[in-house]
Amino acid sequence: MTESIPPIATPTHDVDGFVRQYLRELTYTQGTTLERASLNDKYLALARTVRSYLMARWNRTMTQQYRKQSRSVAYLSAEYLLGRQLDNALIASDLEQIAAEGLERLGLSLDELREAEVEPGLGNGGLGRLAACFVDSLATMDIPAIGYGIRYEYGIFRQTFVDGRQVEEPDNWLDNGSPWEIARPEQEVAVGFGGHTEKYTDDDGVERSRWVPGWSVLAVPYNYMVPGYLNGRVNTLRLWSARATHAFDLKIFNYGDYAEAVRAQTFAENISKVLYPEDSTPQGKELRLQQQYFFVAASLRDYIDRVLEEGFDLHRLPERITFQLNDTHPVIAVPELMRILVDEKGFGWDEAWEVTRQCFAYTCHTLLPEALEVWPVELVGRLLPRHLEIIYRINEEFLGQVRERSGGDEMLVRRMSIIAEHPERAVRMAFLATVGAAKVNGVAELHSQLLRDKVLHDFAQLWPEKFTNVTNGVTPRRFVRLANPGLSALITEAIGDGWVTDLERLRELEPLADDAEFRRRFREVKAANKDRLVRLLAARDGIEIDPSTMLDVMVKRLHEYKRQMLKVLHVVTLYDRIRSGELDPAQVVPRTVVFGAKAAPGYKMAKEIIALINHVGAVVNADPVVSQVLRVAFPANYNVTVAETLVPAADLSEQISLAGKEASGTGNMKFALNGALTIGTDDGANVEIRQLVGDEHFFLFGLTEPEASAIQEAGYRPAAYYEQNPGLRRALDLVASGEFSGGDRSVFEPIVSNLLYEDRFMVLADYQSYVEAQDRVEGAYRDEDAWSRSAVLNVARSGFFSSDRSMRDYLERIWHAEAVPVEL
Ligand code: 26W
Repeated sequence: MTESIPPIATPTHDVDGFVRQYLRELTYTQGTTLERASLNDKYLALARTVRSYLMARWNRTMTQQYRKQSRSVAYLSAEYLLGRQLDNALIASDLEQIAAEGLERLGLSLDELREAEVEPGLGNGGLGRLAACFVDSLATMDIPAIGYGIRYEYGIFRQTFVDGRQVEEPDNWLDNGSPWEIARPEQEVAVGFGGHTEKYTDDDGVERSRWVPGWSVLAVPYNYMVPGYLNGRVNTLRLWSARATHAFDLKIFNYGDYAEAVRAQTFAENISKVLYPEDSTPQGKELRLQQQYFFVAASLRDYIDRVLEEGFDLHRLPERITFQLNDTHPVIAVPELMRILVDEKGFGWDEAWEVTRQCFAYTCHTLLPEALEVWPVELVGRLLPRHLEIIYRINEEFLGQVRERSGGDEMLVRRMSIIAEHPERAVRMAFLATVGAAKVNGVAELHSQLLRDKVLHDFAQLWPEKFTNVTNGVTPRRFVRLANPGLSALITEAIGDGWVTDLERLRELEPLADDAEFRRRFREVKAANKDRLVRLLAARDGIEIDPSTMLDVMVKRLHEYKRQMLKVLHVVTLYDRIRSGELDPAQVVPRTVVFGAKAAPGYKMAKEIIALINHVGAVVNADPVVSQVLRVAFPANYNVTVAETLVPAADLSEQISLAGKEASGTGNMKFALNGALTIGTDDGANVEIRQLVGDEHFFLFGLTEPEASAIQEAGYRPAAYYEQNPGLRRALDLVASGEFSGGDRSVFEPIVSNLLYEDRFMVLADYQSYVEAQDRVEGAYRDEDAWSRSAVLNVARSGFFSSDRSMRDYLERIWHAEAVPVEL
């Protein structure tokens, strides 16, 4: 029977084939015609056309992955900040040219249609974007891997400004349809919550425990394609969506309470409704713990069922898989796997622990104590009673080991306990992760060192070999090849196109830094990128910027430790120096300072700083003299899509966190790879960037981590810097005077007094050093040729920061998996 059915071919890889498939999608899937189609119809048809080219590869990848049973990696992350999918799919399948021509033949424009895509913003910032870069690299490097996460119905909020203040709006990213996902409702799994635990004696007379959940939800998987770059592999990102269990509402429904049934359904479906927009202080909200357990339980069940279908022996699970924990958000997976093995599969505790410990690895992404997740015991016990018992037992056995090794050092035992006693009894998730994982890594050399020396010091003493570093990276496909087509073409012309998957080859550009013609063309590319940014900001935000000025860019989440405040004080200082006549505008290098930042909606100080930036910007931009040489632009709703235009246009990259606070940073890498020079502190991956590009091509300033710590220990008094530094005093006085708040001194008073009397992140201590570094930037920028030489060298020497290299490090140090090319 099936023999008579001809194989269904992928559309041919040419303009004819593309056009035919496009019209098929428009007509038969979208149900419209070229004449009637809306912009969204046309975009959806395009997305589905591109998808159809990848579909056979996706199926092939999955079939071969099951058949070969190779060692693989499951990345568990509560966030994936993917960015737009269409462009990436086009380059991965080598369809860019064909699509552009095909659409043109139909009277359509690829550039116009790609703008119709709303990016899936399923992440807050660095950690979510890193996960997206990692799954791209895994696919491109042919690693059998799967990403697991949550399909939030609302991603990171849309930011608007009203009177310069942030206002949040819901991100309805699914409203116009989502052509990049495929729902698999038949593969749904049930996830339990609440209820109680009971002890019972099994048929062999063994005492066991089991969990009787009080309620449950269904987790429905949605698969996303993760196409490798031109290698025929398409990996899977599996995001879970919550649905009410049918049994649950039907029971109530049958009692005749329809409204209650619907309410119960909404309650269950709330779990995957919205991404928590906090990236600094965990709110300890019940719904967030529900989200974490929801996606982790579904993912483990999904993976384990699959290997069990093969008849696989779970005792050997560590031979097959590493579950990589992206920060502590998925750490509840550790007790969950224990529960599955002990309660459901009949393992003894010790053998279950041996398997569990070897299956997990934990990546820490922060150094701020307040960002470390801690869940009240009361909450964990109510939501996951069996898991709490398991956590207690893990802790008991672990502390026994600590006692034994330390000769009963009870101070140490208390410090290392997974359960904190104050201010309330709570589970320290970072400790649970460290105990439950075979490997723990930081995300840059300095960060990993500080983890060992400070945050997890006791654990590093106990298990030195458990700790390692993997410096972050970014995908060169999205952040160079896609975002910067001009630079990509220039590089490819010079050294061939191998750099896209082997970024260290950018080294071959080094000699060209001394080639005047190459530098000229490099500047041409930068100028064209600036023009592109000018058009974007004009159309999107009604912001006018002058592309002939130096573009000084600070884009990242708004957080006090990142010190947007320091950048504002520099702007205020320039404004003040020009207004007072200290600086002759004719002598100033004209610059445009661009900010992009979202603040967590509950983070008051961060929102005040956003208002300050906007108000300072308004005054600076309206000043007839100052605005000749200094302008501030703060486009609202910074996201991955904006980054793709902004980063390639930048001249100067601001990476100015207080040393010892930024775990790594990844924006810093994107800018360097696109030929911006960095002004930065000795923090996170800045340290490694500076080592690689060379001191002469990097503007270093500020305290080092040991210096900052020493000052803090001796008692930091920010007001002393204010008193002793006239420039700083004038800048702060100006903010306090109401200059930027229509004369109202009360508006920014909280910011000023915080800086003077607390200044946790030492803005005032680093002010002078920062302003001097900015003066050096000016001097350097005046020498156009020397600047572009440095810029080219930044590109040539940043190949290390490819996320492909990060993957190689994880493979070697943690995962011990290998590439398995997909056979065509
Ligand atoms: C609400 C709890 C919470 C706390 C911290 C949610 C999310 C976080 C993240 C750890 C914040 C984050 O994105 N960290 C960043 O991770 C990047 C990738 O490793 C690093 O480059 C950044 O330095 C780090 O701040």
